[in-house]
Amino acid sequence: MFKPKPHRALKNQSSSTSVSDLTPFNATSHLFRICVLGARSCGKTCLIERFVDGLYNTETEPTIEDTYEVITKMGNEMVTTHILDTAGEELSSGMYSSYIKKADGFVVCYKVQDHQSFTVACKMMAEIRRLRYEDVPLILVGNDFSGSDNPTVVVTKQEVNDQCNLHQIQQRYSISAENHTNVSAPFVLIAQLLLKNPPPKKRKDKIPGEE
Ligand SMILES: Nc1nc2c(ncn2[C@@H]2O[C@H](COP(=O)(O)OP(=O)(O)O)[C@@H](O)[C@H]2O)c(=O)[nH]1
Ligand SMILES: [Mg+2]
Repeated sequence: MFKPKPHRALKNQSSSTSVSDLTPFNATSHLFRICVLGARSCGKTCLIERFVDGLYNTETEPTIEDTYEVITKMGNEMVTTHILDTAGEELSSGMYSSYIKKADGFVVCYKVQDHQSFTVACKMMAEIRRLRYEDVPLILVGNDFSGSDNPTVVVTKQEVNDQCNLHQIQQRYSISAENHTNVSAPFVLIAQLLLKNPPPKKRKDKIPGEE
């Protein structure tokens, strides 16, 4: 079971248990950076917070940029994951190519009741495949807001299949931040894929917010 513990947002908090406090003598440690992309208000922050601390917060402020840290033991491996939460602005903002170039894996999110958010997700997936090597982990998640006022699903399975094939998505998940459905799965899978096929060791840049 992949249980994220302990955690902290890297910003605005000064202390956490360090990896070395937790790492068994013979364990290998890894640092993976996962970027969460998608249109504004499709539930990116709710998904991340559900995963990181188990809470569902409907009072989220619009995100500018936040980084969360999760330390996990997977088998004999100690995995530190930095999850970058993004705003959901237009791809043309220029920040996105920087995010895309620096991350080791991607979760692209859309809201299944909002077709425009799916269109944005498709553009983001295309941009990831344009800028990055072909097998960088890329997971598509459809967040189901069916508990809210607008329950009609407007994104069809066929178009999801077509886009997943087009952009060589490793996996897709139906999720619900509200109902706590599949919130760990995308992050766990990316960590597993990166353990099997680690990212290059030397990175020139840091994600904004990292120390
Ligand atoms: N019904 C429902 N509403 C959600 C869910 N996830 C997010 N929301 C709502 O959508 C709002 C925006 O979510 P947020 O995570 O801030 O979107 P972001 O801009 O993509 O980070 C939240 O305040 C919630 O009210 C969900 O799984 N179900
Ligand atoms: Mg947000």
